[in-house]
Amino acid sequence: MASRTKTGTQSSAAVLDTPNGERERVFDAFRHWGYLEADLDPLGFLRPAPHVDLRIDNEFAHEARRIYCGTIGVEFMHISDPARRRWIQEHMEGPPPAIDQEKALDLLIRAELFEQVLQQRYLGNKRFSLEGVTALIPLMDEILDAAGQQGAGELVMGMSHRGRLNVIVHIAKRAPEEVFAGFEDVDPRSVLGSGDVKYHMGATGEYQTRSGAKVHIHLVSNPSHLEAVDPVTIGRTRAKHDRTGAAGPKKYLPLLVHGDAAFAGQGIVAETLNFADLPGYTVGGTVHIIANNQIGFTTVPRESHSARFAAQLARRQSIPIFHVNGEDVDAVIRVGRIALEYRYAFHTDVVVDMLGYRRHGHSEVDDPTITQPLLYKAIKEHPPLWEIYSEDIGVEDAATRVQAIRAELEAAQKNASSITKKPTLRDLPAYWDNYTGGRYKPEYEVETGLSTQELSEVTQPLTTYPEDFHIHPKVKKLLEQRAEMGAGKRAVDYGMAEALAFGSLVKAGVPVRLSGQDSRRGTFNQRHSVLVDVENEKEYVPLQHVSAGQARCEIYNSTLSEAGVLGFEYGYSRDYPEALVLWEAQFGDFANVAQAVIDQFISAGEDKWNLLSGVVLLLPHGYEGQGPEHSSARIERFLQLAARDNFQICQPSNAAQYFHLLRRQALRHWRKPLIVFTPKSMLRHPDASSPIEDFTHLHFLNVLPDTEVSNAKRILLCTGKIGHELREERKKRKDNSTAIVFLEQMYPFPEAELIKELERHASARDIVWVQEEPANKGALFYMLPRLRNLAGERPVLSVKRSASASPATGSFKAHEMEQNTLLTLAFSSNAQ
Ligand SMILES: Cc1ncc(C[n+]2csc(CCOP(=O)(O)OP(=O)(O)O)c2C)c(N)n1
Ligand SMILES: [Mg+2]
Repeated sequence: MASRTKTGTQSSAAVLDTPNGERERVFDAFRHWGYLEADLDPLGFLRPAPHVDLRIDNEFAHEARRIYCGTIGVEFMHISDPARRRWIQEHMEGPPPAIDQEKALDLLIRAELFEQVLQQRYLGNKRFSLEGVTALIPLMDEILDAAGQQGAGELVMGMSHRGRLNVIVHIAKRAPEEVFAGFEDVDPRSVLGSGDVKYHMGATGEYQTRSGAKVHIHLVSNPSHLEAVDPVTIGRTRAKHDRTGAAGPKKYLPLLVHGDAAFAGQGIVAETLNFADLPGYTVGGTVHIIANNQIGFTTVPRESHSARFAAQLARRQSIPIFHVNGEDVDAVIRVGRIALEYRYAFHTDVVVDMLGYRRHGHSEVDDPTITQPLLYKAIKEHPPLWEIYSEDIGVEDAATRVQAIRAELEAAQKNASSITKKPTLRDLPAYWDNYTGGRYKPEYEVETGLSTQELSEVTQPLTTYPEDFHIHPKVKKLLEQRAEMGAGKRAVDYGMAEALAFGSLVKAGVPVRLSGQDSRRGTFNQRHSVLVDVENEKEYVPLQHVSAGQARCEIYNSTLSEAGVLGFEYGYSRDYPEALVLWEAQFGDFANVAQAVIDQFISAGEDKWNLLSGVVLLLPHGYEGQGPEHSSARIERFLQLAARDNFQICQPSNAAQYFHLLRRQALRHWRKPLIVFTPKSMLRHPDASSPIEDFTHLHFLNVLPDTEVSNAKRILLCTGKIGHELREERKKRKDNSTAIVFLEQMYPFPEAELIKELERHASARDIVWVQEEPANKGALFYMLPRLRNLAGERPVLSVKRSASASPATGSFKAHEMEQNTLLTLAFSSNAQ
């Protein structure tokens, strides 16, 4: 050992002593720090930041400076794998590739003139011009061409407003007429209250590589919320991979185009980068492009990020960052190819940070000279890129080409004004053919129960493991109990109910994917979907051994993220309608970290884009004295978002109901997001466990009737855990005149079922909505008008905690006092 170390030291010293060693030393300094002195800003406002290690003046330094401080600056020496560093080194230090300059010039002219025609014809409309970072088009063109050579069949791409329309025409190759038509007036009645602005709508198209190969382009619909589309795009790509198998990462390439301010500022970018290499989330590398116009609305980089470059967020990862001057078009194209080939060589993310400027205001109706007068004076005097490039490459008839292309685009614009129906720019994949959205119809129902025989067949593989597996004694006991549950010898709890739902679904060919923080075991120690061998930590997943030919079952512990992970799972559900896709919050309280994903995609996606999802949110909810952040999943927020049957909001109050609900979600062909408030203390509570017979019932019940009490004097209506406490209280009071009815589905509102329950207890005088949540939270505001509508003459009262800014008290004692008061009030005539 010792001698080997010594030899190693000697040999490296020997290398350094040779001229070659000196060359390496100088080059290494530039490989490390060259990007700081690179010439990256077309307008020259971003000055080089001299680095002390680069104060070298010899022939090696001149050569290294030319490579590493020119118009490409690459950060890659933080990459831990020497093979990857060497790869980049070779590509940077080798000869530049031949570039199809004619094609690049043509794209640049087209891209700029497209913006100009929009500007002239639709003055006062927002389009978010690409001018200033126009090289995005030849950059993406090169990436696609290179991707086609690598065998890519589809580009799955997320981007925000900047240059989006341009990309739809020049990359997705939609006819310009179709985009122009979006600016023409259409019949507004067709989109009242729904639809979206033109620079958010998704688009699909076909790109053709130089060798004639076709790459399908899928531009994902996105909200204004910058970067929210990132994890959605990655989730969609992953679903496409999973449908395809091992060839997926080669076939489907994800690409994200970011703004500089958004990339640096939005945490969801960090969340998305962070799961890039994790088994549950990887897509074999995403190409990130920052269309870096060095401004965000009116905010300049020195106000926008603490690092020199917006891109440096990505330094956390062992991936390269290529900064490139957006006015050296050949360099941009070269970087595009290197980045793409790197992604295919090493299957990691890669970042291209293309620096330019923004020719106009943030949108075209905004005047940037108010906030950046000097910058915009310089921009005004700066020629368009096609002009610079045509001079660089010695094209003399550029003006003639410009005229021809302008005529072409103007003709397209004229055609567009005669298009009366707004074209859709998007084709849906065939796997959506069997699924439907829109309003609920009873005909969508399917039977969700299983026979006792079927239940026992699923139980067997779920409660057994290989002979040589060293099981944890606690898990062993749990599986023994589950075996008894499945055999009808013990009431079934939630953990087993869920396992039976998942197991029966995968057996029937429905894939199941669940991710969330600590979801493999379960936050409340309830799931145990992955068994861990106590001697060697090998894993065994019973749900993957249910039957031969079963569908995949994947359960992942997620990163500690809500927005990123929920965005991913929503995206996954968008491209896997056949699968049951679930995201679980650690506690429902944390779901609001993902509020933008809930609001912009899950709630509004169908309304805005006519795009469906069956994603399931499991949100642990319930007032159990655990304080303000471990009590409430904010039922009120979801109910407020509910309209036009956009999603389903449920709280199953027992294990069998949970089982039926999950199976209903997967087996119906009505694809709607499902919000489930899930239990915590009730997970193993006998009151919420179910006899095996309840799993043989036909359906999930939207309303659980009270059949114990006949002709009650008072009806308590509630949802979730409080109902069990009310039952307990009723028993204590030996009360036989109060009915307790559980609303298992709050939205769509189960009106017919509720009417039936109110009629069952027709002589009940009082109808009381009882909830644990404070008066300004929970379902109260939603229930009261609806219940009053059904109750007719009968008064509808309510019992709830006092209105409160915080969801719950931090004191367990105070919680207990409050809870007792609720129960007492529910049975007294003091309810209001
Ligand atoms: C999450 C979010 N916050 C704020 C905004 C408002 N907004 C729209 S564009 C913009 C500036 C974006 O700058 P940058 O990311 O650099 O993109 P650029 O417009 O320069 O291409 C802001 C703040 C938004 N759309 N989304
Ligand atoms: Mg910007």
